[in-house]
Amino acid sequence: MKIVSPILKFAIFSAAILSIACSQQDAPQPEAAAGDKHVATETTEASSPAVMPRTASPEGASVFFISPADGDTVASPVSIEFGIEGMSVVKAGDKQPHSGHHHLLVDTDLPDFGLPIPADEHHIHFGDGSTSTEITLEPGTHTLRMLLGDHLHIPHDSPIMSDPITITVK
Ligand SMILES: [Cu+2]
Repeated sequence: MKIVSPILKFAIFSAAILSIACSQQDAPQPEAAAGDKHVATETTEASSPAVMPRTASPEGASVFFISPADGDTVASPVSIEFGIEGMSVVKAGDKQPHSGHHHLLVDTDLPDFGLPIPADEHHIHFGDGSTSTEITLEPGTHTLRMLLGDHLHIPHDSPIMSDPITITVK
């Protein structure tokens, strides 16, 4: 009995440490969890909307406007061509590695990278995998930006996005 008691105390102490460690891991830590994308991707359904798992993007991947160019004056409807490097374009729902589909942000700031990209007149999805479009814009200046989304329309980690461009519509 004199031997069992200290061992038991140690066991209880260890269990307490473990449970503290576990509860810390369960806490939402989007920044810390970002490095462990493979594990995070498995828990898509159970995640709270505030911390959606993000798909990793390869280093050096980029999207960019082939046309129009920053500062261009164009007629509406505006023809837009999307360029991409280091990743492939697939349809929404297609979960291939290093892939995604284009989104065009029109006259709006960047959305929350932890959530699916909104779908409205300021956030246009190209879930069919298309790499060009024509959009109707009112005369005046407009700011356009591209943002790639994964199979669930969530920006990658790191996000793949273009610089914003400003165009003038006649
Ligand atoms: Cu989308």
